[in-house]
Amino acid sequence: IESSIPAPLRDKWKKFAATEFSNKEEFQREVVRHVETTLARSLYNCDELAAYSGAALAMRDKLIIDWNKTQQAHTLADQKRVYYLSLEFLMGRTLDNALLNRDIKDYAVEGVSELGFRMEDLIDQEHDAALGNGGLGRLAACFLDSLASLSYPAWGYGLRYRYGIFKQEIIDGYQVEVPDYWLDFNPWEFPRHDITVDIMFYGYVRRYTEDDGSTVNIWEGGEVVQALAYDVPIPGYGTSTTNNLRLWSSKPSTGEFDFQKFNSGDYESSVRDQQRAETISAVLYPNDNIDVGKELRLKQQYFWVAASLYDIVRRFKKSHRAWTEFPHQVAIQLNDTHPTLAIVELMRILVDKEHLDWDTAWNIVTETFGYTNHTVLPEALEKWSVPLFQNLLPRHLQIIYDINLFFLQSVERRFPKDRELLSRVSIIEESNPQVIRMAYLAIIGSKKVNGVAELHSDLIKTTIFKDFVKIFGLDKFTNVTNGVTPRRWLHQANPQLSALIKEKLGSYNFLKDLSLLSGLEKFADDKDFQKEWMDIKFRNKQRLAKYIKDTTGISVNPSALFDIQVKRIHEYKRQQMNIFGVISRYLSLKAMTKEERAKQVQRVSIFGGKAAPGYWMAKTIIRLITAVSEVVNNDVEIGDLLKVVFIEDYNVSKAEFLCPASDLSEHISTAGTEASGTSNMKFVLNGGLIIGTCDGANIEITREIGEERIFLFGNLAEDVEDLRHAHRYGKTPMDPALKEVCEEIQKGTFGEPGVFAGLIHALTEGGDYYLVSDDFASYLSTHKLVDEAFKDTAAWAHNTIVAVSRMGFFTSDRAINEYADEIWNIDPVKVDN
Ligand code: Z15
Repeated sequence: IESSIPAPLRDKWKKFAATEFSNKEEFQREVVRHVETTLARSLYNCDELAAYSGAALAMRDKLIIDWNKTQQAHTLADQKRVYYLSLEFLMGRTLDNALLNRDIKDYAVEGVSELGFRMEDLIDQEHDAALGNGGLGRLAACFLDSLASLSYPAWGYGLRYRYGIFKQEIIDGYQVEVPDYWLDFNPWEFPRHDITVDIMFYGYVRRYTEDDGSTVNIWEGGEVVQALAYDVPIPGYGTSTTNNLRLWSSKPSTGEFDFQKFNSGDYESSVRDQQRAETISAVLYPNDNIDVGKELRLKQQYFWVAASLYDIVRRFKKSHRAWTEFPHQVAIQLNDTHPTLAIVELMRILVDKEHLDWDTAWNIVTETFGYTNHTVLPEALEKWSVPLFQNLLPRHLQIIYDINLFFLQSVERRFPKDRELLSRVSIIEESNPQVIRMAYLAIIGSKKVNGVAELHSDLIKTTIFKDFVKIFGLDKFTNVTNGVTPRRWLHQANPQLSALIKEKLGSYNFLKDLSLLSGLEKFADDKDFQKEWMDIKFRNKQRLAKYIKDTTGISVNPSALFDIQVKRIHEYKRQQMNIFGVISRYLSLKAMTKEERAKQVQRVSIFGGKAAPGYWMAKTIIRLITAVSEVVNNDVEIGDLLKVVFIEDYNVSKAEFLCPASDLSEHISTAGTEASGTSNMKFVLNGGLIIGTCDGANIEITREIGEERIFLFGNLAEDVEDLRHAHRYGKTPMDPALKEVCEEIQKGTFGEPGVFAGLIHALTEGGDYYLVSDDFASYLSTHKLVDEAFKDTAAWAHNTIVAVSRMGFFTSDRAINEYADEIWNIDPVKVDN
């Protein structure tokens, strides 16, 4: 308010207000202006990167005008907002997405073409914004797209890592990690030099008694780091709503530069202190579904949470409402336990700074937060060592102890004398050292807890969180099945398919209401339509074949069945089972006569995905894939019958051309381990079929599209425990086909067998925790069914069309509407054009 222009001058101001380009010529003018002024280049000196930059800057200007309008409309509407706290936002590229969401791609393509460039080439210049590991971070990005497209007043809060997920190179068959420095030129962010927050670490708690006898706790004496806001505009599709993603960057606090040290000549140590501050937001931790418990990670979490809450509270305070109104104005969603400290920090703000009494504060907090759980894997559940935590955040530890005390007292009252229960649900685990169970804190401090697919939400209620269901009742626990944005994952990734669907349905309305895809089903047997449909698939496969040739030198036949598994490499996702299956297929082909071979379906097995740098088994799996590809691809007897490809550096922009090019994709996690999966949805939406286990969202996909259109195999989640038990007692002989595969590896067919000993050991002495042997026979026989099905092109076309027509449920718009109605209680805000 203080910084606004006085009312009498506003007409003048509005007369000069920035305007958006809205046709080809205006767009071109902006591109050239940016190339010539912002970039100081000219028509004699404009390469593709400069042209991309000019186009991106022009687009950015357009977005920021809409962004301003949106923020003003949201302030005026004064409605409840949702804040999505996520340590990861795996955004990928922006230019193409922004052009399509704003529906100006057609004239932009023409515009740059008249200036001498091909839009695809410019789009290809952009660096992915890769501030995430995998599914969890990409889900956050899809949710931002849906929140804006549905006009919800929503903000994302995250960290502005200087280095995103590492780039993967494959050198001599091994993964090598290369730093991803992506900020050289990033036109999509706006530094807000006026929006900073000082964040403290370490220090001590001083307790004193006020005149009225009340006790006050002051956390002080720690080191201070400054959080600086960077804003990223998020354009919705078919609306001018442009929401904000605020990313915090760390830097030395302005008060912090130690002039004492500087003047006394200790310049170096003074610089070191500064660098330490910058370290906080320097790098994304590259682990997916695994908790490592490093102090710097806890620092990142607190830094980000404290800056975000300060910002949220500041915005709330502007409206001069009573504190009890807070949950009516603010919903905060915790994307996994990573931001759980927000619960504690809000308590600290309300009790220590705003002097609310504990119960009032706790009521506000527990009405404000929602917690999404994304995994049941024990190794992924966050636990912080108490001594480490105590040192870094001493006041927060006290607050956690108090939350725990009051919680356990209430449990004790309801379930007297159940000591076992108390120790099971305590936030503090009595291990050595003691650890804080962040998921328990998140549950206790939230109004709602949700899983991300039906099976997963059932599992958390009956296994890892069952005691909390007993304590809080079933209503606190709910399911919101994940979804993906059809704008990026259909319209942008597969423009030809999107255009064909539009032609049939009459409009692009399906991109806003994906259930309209059902209108395709009546064309499923239309021969002309099937042909157009399969031709698009073929062209997408040709494009991938060319990419494979250009990047790996491997020639693949685009008519072969493309079988793709791309996702983070993890034992539970079982890429090892896939490659064992490939070896088994190779051995069968080798054993065949020429005549038999000629009858086989040609296949290309495509893998991609990063292994966490410290995850040795995952790296060994990559090594086996590359070793098998060396042998198989160079076997002249095999030729086009089988090719094996590892795509280097799988990321969002690679997913965009891989998803449209698959005939079959693999989602083959051990039942009960993959919370949802989201690439399964992307592949089916692009006209591919799935081979998969009864796990995560595969189950709901099956229910929607019909079991005739999915290749399910393997044991069920309910049987996993018994099967593991049987392995531990040596009661499970290895599957014979798998045994053959192991023997072939041990013979040295794929190089020095010692390299793969860990993988074999996991199946034998290791007790086959992921049940590869138990599922192997069913996996192989199901692949045989795939081969048979693929031979019948008309039936295949029919099935993929029907499957797509029934995928409406898996849009992230549906997921976001469920969150909005069931968890956040928020309504859209209309933003005028
Ligand atoms: C992650 O990517 C997922 C869960 C996690 O706990 C972490 Cl730390 C990272 C994934 C799940 O593995 C996947 O099944 C799910 O679809 C995705 O989150 C989004 O919910």
